[in-house]
Amino acid sequence: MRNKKLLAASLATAMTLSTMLSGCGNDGAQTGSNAGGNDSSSSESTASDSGTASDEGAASGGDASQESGGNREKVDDLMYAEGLPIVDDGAYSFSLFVDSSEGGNTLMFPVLKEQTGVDVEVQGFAYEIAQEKYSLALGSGDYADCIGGWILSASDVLTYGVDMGIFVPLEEYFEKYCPKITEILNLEGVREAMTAPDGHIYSIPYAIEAPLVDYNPYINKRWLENVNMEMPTTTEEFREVLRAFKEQDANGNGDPNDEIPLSGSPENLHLGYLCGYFGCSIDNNGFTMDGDQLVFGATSQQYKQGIEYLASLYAEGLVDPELFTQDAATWKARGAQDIFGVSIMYASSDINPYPAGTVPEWEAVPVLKGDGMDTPVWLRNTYGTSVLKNQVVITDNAEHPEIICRWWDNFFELDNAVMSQHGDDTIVTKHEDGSYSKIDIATLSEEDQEKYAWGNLWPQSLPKYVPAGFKVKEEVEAYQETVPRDALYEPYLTENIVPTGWPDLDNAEELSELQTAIKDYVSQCQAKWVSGQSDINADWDGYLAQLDKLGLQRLLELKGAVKGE
Ligand SMILES: [Ca+2]
Repeated sequence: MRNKKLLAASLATAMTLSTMLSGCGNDGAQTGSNAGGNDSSSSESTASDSGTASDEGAASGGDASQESGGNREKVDDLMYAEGLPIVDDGAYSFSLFVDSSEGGNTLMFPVLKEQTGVDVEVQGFAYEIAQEKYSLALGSGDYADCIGGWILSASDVLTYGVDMGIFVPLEEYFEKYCPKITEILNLEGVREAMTAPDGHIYSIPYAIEAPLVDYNPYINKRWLENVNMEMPTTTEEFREVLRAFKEQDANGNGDPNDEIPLSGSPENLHLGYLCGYFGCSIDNNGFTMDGDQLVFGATSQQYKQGIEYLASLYAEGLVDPELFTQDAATWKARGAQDIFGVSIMYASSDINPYPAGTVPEWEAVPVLKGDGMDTPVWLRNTYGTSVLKNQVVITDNAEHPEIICRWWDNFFELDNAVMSQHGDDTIVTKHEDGSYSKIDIATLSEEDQEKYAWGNLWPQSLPKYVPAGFKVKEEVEAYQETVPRDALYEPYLTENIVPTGWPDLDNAEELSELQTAIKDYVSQCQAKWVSGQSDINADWDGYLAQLDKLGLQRLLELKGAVKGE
């Protein structure tokens, strides 16, 4: 996905991004264990201004680099208090454990090594494996210096940070050495969200503009045209469309039997959202919002109706038989074969990347009206910005947390953020007026296109920082499919998001255990019912009783929630 033509004019006066990065040479040591690809573009570059702005006198610390201004005093005879590099080449290294398995997304690490002098040993694993290894490691004491990704939860921060001291408080390092992180913490609402109930900050902040909706069904419009039907607006019209997809040669390849009408991204199925067609749109934990009241919706009649509806689609053969069994890579590969008519996903580019200047074949399915429902609902994901407060922690195994903090602080510099998000200086150009533009990625080889695709230079699960409203100019604007989708969904969104605050310190562990047990049971039953292994009507009373047994009442009490009926 991405750009179009033209390289020209501006390039002559432009400074390529590489010159902004402090001497990003081509010998960037591959430290990542799963580092894919390594030519972090050679550069002939010279003077860098990527040091921090402060200037308490001239360089004085021993062999301080001449590239950077600012205070070049060394702390502990090791770390420069300001500017780059952070340490003399290779004088410090740390391990970074992260759930990340996408190829090529460690391309930023050699660049950061060049800038900072710090070696990072990346330990990247697919989410499920990472989760298992992470728990084992914390139990055994043999954990990395820095841990990041979706595997971390707020209650982990309370347990391993506040209670056990394995995750270390970082706010003093931020205050002393990290101007960029301080800038992020000073954005509205960020510091409050990041601060644990004991008053410390245990993680690297991650604040980012985020869409109002995260996962929803997208429909292939070419298929819709091929079967000569309109965009559905009700659940029964939707069923008719899925039937047409199944019965006809909707993808037009001559084979009327290779169509799978409805599929979904396995790690993010979010079937509970779709129950909003009948009035109750729930998250993966079973919760939803009614005004500002948190409601456990997985016990409600509307939820039950939604699952019955999905089960009826499944029973007609309209749903992917691998819905609950395939992994993400399989789903992606199958999606690329043009066999899905509708899929629940973050964006259609997840399975069908589209070039800049083109509009994807996919469009968001509207929030459908279930039987007798005039006002279906959809659970709101954000108010526009997300603050992720448990994305990266530093452990007590780290000898110098302050260096790791500075390493993150440097990563949040705009040049790095741009590069991590839009590709390296092969395709991004920084101009003298401080603006950035992007050249045509379509002119690159297919391999390079894949390599420089959006977000591919940095693990998706790790924080980055792009100031609000910042834009990289593109010669041909890439179509943003989430924008019309958000507009389409907005009238139906719950007023509020499910609260993301810290759990109560005294009950964090109990809460986490209850939540996990109940979440697992709800999703297990959901899969069983939708796939027809078991009948929801026959099971329903037993299901409610089992939820009570698992401690639902206590969970509601701890969360200040009420039960949906
Ligand atoms: Ca076909």
